[in-house]
Amino acid sequence: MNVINVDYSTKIPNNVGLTEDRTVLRALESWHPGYIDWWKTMGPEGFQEALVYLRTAVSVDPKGWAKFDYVRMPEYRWGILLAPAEDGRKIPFGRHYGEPVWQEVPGEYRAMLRRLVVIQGDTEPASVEQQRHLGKTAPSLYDLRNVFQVNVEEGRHLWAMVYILQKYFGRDGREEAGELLQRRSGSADKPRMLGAFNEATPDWLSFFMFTFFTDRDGKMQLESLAQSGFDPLSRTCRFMLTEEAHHMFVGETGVGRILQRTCEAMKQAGIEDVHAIDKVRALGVIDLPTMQKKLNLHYSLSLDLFGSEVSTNAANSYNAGLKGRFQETKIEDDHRLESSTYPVLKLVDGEIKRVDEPALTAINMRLRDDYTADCQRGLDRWSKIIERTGVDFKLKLPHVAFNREIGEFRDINASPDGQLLDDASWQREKGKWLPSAADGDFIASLMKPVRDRGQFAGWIAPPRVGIDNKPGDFEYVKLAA
Ligand code: BYC
Repeated sequence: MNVINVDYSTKIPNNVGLTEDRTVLRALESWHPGYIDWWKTMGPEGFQEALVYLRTAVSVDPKGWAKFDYVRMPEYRWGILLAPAEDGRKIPFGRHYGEPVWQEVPGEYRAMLRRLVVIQGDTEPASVEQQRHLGKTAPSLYDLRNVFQVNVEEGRHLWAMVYILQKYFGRDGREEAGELLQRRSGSADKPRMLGAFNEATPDWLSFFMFTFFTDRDGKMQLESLAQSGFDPLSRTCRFMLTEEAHHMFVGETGVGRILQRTCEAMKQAGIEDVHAIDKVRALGVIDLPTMQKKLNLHYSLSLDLFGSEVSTNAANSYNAGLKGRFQETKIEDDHRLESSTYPVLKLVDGEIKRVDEPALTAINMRLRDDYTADCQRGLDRWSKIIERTGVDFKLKLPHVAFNREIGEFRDINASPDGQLLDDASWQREKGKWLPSAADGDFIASLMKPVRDRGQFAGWIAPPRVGIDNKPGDFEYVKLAA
């Protein structure tokens, strides 16, 4: 593979030859100050002067692409990085299957492509906004550094989409790039575009669940866009996926460390009954039923991000060759989906049933199924952590009809087992399945910052290894005096 090193001599680091591309360089340079303003006002609150041990991408070689150093976040070198072009790449699906990939936007698909890029771009700053207050209550310097790493990389992912908009979409693209800095997560007048990105991330458990479940939607969506016949989008998404892996690691290990700590504390105190919530909470750890409720919430919110199970939008972008399936090139079929079907869960005569739908319109459902399987593998790893401590409890993904706002099940109520419920029963029971205000208050009561090197809050176990193999007492963040 041709490894391209990143040019850091320019104001905007890049491996796309920006110095020779004066128009795009000028557009990006005039967008830059607005971005920095946004970062300073909407990025991590109270830590803009801190020195953070961050990785910065220096090449797009999967084996050695990052270097670690102390950086003040507003001085982070956000840049434009595309994975290397693949010689002779062909469009891997849709009606243009087998044709050479596009290096320019095909006119007939311009609006569709722009919408996909804008939606992807919108989620990136949204997550930074959602997480901006977390620094104040970080359970350790290690975790503090991790949230900041996630944040600067989401910032870079915004750059990635803004580059596509400004290079390939002219004036419209510049306007969209400006709008991306105007919308705000949770705002009443200018909210972010997708539901889960307007929800609060009130505490560190929510952050870990978000990076496990919602960043995993990010992975699935980026994987599908990485298949795109529009090659610059494919290349940018391929590199974003390299960064995304760390975000999911932060989520999975974060939840895993909480589970570990809770189970150890229960064992030490001789508590066998996982439902003895008050007794467990009195130990200063988060009880397992509350962990399950948080999981139910974040999984169901993230399922909504896949859109409707049956979607003509999804069929159109597949047909057009813009957004493919997860691991499209590894699937053995015609890659056109002209006559095949896919089983979709639907509400039929008041019952949830599997119905065969044309595979083309069921693209969202298929991606969501791939997502569920990926989530389940993570849950199995969490369950092993619990099992190893000897505590008898298994975490479960709720049914896909549970707590939905988008798609087939948005107008019904279902329990985590998939039983349909009337409104009154749902209102009565939902506190058993979703975090209540009291659960939130308890979790909030644990959120006290720990800032001494090598120390961790009592509700979370230390990680097994440090970032960049650093020792346990490494000063991941040097707080400003
Ligand atoms: N909230 O045919 P439909 C990430 C709208 S996360 C609000 O059902 P479609 C990250 C939809 O826009 C990945 N609205 O669905 C993670 C449409 O509206 P219009 C982000 C929604 O279009 C963590 C209408 O409903 N990337 O990267 O097939 C941290 C009917 O749409 C929602 C992408 O999502 C919702 N949840 O699929 C940081 C990839 N769902 O146009 C980052 C790009 C649907 O009729 N986006 N609607 O007004 C897409 O591929 C698709 O647009 C969607 C929706 C999968 C989002």
